[in-house]
Amino acid sequence: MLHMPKNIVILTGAGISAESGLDTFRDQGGLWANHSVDEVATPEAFVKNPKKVQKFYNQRRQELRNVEPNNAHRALATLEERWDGDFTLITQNVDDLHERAGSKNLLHMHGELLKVRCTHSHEIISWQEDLDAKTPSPFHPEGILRPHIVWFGELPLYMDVIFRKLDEADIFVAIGTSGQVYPAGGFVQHVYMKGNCDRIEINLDQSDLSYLFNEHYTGKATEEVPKWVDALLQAK
Ligand code: BV8
Repeated sequence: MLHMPKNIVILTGAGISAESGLDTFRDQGGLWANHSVDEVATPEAFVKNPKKVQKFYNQRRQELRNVEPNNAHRALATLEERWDGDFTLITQNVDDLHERAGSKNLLHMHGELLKVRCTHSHEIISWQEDLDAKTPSPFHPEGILRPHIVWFGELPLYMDVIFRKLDEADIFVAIGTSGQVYPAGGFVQHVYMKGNCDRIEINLDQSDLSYLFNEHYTGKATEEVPKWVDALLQAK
């Protein structure tokens, strides 16, 4: 039987960056323990109190200067390099650790901390500095710059290509995500319903969606992800 390379789709969440020192959202002492989503992560919050919203993202953007990718990020970059089938990495994370570890085919469905967007023209540019409440946009006199982040109530990015990849997936892996945010939380259900897809969860604990996966690696991402990648490449 000819070796038919399998198509892999990987979804990562904040848990893959936890051991690099970036807070997750819903763990003890996580971002949502110290900030209210409604005050810093919705379009309404940005209209109501742009200074507070910009401060929340300025802090997280500056934090990226002090953290490095970890062995879980690096293992996924190795897998992408060596895999002979289709490989898609979807991340809910807005940090740049996957890129810095060498990942190439990467879809930031919730945006990126190191990019900003003109509120008028929607043009996107790379950006490392802080934003003020109303930093003027270079693209349009009436526009200001906002974080290129998908807030609650906004449509995530790349959804068409994501669902095309999910439809063709032979292996779906969710790493370090609580599965509490949609539509990302619905991806495992989608591949479960389509059938013919191995569903693997790599997480420190159980998640809301653990029952939908047929394989679990429970432990720290920096230990479990390299183990899983090695085993997969051996079996190839
Ligand atoms: C949408 C950017 C519709 C911000 C994020 C009212 C109106 C509209 C929509 C809704 C609504 N009410 C509810 C919804 C749906 C809403 C939603 O899902 N709400 C939830 C809370 C119920 N979704 C949306 O609003 C989405 N948009 O639905 O649009 C629409 C349709 C048509 C047209 C227009 C609009 C948009 C969702 C995106 C929101 N933005 N991020 C920012 O980053 O500041 S979401 C945010 O949550 C982050 O992106 C984060 O990545 C994501 C998911 O969290 P996780 O990554 O899973 O992190 P979490 O802390 O939860 O879990 C960490 C996990 O890691 C745990 O399982 C833990 O065990 C594990 N872990 C920890 N350490 C380790 C580890 N694992 C391994 N090793 C370790 N060391």
